[in-house]
Amino acid sequence: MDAQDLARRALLRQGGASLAGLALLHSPFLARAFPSRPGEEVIPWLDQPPANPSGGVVENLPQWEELGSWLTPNDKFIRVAHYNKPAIDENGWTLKIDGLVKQPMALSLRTLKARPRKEVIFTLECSGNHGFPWFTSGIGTAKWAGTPLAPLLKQAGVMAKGSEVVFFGSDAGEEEVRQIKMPQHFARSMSLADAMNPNNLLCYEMNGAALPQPHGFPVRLIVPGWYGIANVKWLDRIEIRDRRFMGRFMARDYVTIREEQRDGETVWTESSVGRTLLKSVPAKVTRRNDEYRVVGAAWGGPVARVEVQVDKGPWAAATIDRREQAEFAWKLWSFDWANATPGEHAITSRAVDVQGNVQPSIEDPRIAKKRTYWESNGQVTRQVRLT
Ligand SMILES: Nc1nc2c(c(=O)[nH]1)N[C@H]1C(S)=C(S)[C@@H](COP(=O)(O)O)O[C@H]1N2
Ligand SMILES: [Mo]
Repeated sequence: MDAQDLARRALLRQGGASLAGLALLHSPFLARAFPSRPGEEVIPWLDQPPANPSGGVVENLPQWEELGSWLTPNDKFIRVAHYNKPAIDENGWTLKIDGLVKQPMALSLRTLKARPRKEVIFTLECSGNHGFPWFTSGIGTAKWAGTPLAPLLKQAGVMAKGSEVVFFGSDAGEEEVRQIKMPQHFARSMSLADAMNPNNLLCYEMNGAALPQPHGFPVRLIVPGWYGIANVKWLDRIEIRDRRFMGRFMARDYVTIREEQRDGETVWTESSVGRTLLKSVPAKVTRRNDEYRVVGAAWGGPVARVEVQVDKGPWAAATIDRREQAEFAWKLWSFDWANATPGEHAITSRAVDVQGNVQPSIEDPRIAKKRTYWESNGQVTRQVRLT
């Protein structure tokens, strides 16, 4: 029995998983041998990103050095919101399902909670992560709970010509196209086939607590395996349509622009941000006595292994923590850095998936010829100085 089991048992004795109890599970006092070791010291990166002020689109951005647990506590979870950040009263709230359905619906929170419950541990990464100098840690992992979306769409009876499912948040802003100004709700869409994936949840719980307001209270969409943008918060309407939805967050923003080589010709492509890509990062370097260790995370594919490179040396295998794993969650890994010498060093990691695909280097044309910062899964190099 380890520290976490002990904590769980203590919790049961206290009578349930209270919020305070959950906080206890993540307290440094009970931190597990990995990723934190007792008595260790974290050596801060030299290339520290500038601070991210609150009040903007991105708030509560963590620092990689703070990675201390497999699940990210709610109060440490990154928040991204493009419009206003509505505080919704659950009593007046309903989730509407309309458009090309035989049975339009308006569901209360109670009705949704009375339906079958499902949990998924999912690592949510903003697709803009690693796009700006300050934006390299836009990611977190939580246990999300809610009710599966697919049976509700079935119950609503999607008509034969329905092909696109649009998810609307209740947050809104003004958009302008060709000098036409229009109020718009935040919205993202998926094909009906993607929306019917049994993993998709109408989520009302995050790490055992009611979905917090900044993360979309009372209900958000959780789409395991997709970048953050697909996980619509403050969800209040789902509409089935018979044609592509071309709102800002599908067709104008969150569009990846690349140059691709085809038969010796350069072709420029534009595509909507989609599924998470294979990626890893070195999160922190720690020291205990004279032992140095690099700890990191890897996600976005079925990750088979992770390798670490110090300076221009050979790639060497990291050890993946196999104790806590889930299909859609990041894997934490560590690398014992033998014979570390004083001075400045560059640390790079790369993930390899079960098919043998390797996370691309930043010189790889898939990264170097990508002109927007979305979906940047290139290898990350961090700088550290040892004394
Ligand atoms: N309604 C709504 N949902 C949204 C957004 C938003 O601005 N409005 N931002 C998206 C983006 S870009 C990301 S990265 C994730 C972030 O989820 P989080 O704030 O819970 O971390 O929410 C997505 N869902
Ligand atoms: Mo995002």
